[in-house]
Amino acid sequence: MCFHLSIYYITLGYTPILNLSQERYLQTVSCILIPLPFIMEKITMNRLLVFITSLALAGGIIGPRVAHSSADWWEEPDQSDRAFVATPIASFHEPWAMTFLPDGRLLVTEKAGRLLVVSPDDGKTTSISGVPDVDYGGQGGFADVVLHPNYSTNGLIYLSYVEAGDGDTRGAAVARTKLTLTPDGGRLADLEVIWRQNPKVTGRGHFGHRLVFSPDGYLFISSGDRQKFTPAQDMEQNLGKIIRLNDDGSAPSSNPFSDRGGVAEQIWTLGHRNPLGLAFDAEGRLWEQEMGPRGGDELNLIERGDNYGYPIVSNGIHYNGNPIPDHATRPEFNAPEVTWTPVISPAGLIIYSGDLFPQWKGSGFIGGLSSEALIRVAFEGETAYEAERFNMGKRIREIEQGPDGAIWLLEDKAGGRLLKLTPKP
Ligand SMILES: [Ca+2]
Ligand SMILES: [Ca+2]
Repeated sequence: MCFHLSIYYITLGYTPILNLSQERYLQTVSCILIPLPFIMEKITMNRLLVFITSLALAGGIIGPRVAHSSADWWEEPDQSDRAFVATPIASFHEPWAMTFLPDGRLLVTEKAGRLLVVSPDDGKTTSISGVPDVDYGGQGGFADVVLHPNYSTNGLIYLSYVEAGDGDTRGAAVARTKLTLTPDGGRLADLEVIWRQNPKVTGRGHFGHRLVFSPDGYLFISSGDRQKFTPAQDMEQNLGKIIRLNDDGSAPSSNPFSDRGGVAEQIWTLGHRNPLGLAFDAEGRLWEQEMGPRGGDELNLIERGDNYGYPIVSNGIHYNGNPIPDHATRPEFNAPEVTWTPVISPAGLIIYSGDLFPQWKGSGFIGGLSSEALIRVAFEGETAYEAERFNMGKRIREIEQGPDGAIWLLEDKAGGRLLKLTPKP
């Protein structure tokens, strides 16, 4: 255990090799960790120390390695050539998601299990009690928060988070609960789990678990493949899928596979890897972004009943270097509208509809983790392309449009800031 922790702390202090995101880097590190029990039996403690030291030295050779959150050298990226100014409003410990309340305040989640109410003017933050226990670690923990379409009258919100299972397993869960706001924060009551990843599996990656309500009132959930590859094509598992549910968690009879029963009746689309962004555009079309493996990040137009191909096709390759056929080789799978190699590590998606940045109305905005960027995507009919990329100098985890049309970002990791983007005066 001590040895695991040593490696963990050594590796966490270093930025990813070859521009992989830290999540991807940790996947690579897990390849080193898996054979550890074997190594422990075979070599002496002295050799272990040599091994640890070599890893540390190897990290030193790889390049800049100071964690962003504690760096003194870090400077704000130059904003002089931009249409916006970014104003920091508050900071958090590993923020993951946010959504606006009708009163203009924000709900913000922190991955370790906190739900906060934040004033957009002064960043004043209060806490909400009653958050369910979350299985925190790796890519998992407390994740998304969205309001029921009739929140103003019913007070219902939806939360996604990682739930522990038997043994060493875990999976994403989605709960519906009633939020009561109070002068010193708020509380949750009548919490009911309405959906679960099935089956729960080992590991702490690719939960997905982004939430969005459609204009016609259905709850969509992005469910990642849990780094197990084949579940994305398995209709007896709801991993690697986009899920569509009624607001109470039941499966609508209008779903494409509703006649198959089991979890298949929840499935809207299949063949997804690690989907971390869902957003509807002004025409009611659903867009989704997902992390490809090594290369091949995707922005997809989600169409009822379609198969998006993973792991049979991808424009990236496997982490072990094994090739994966490109989408072009299998036209029966729905191919991405935009694909990125090198990767951007997309996490957070909006389709902008505000008036504050009129030149961007109808554009998509993606928060990039490994790319440390805000990426603007322009649409032309059903095709799309990257139109602009703004270096933010930090991993961008989440993005929202505020009531007045400002664009709000959450940085990732410890000290992640809430930024408000407004037009340059
Ligand atoms: Ca959000
Ligand atoms: Ca695909």
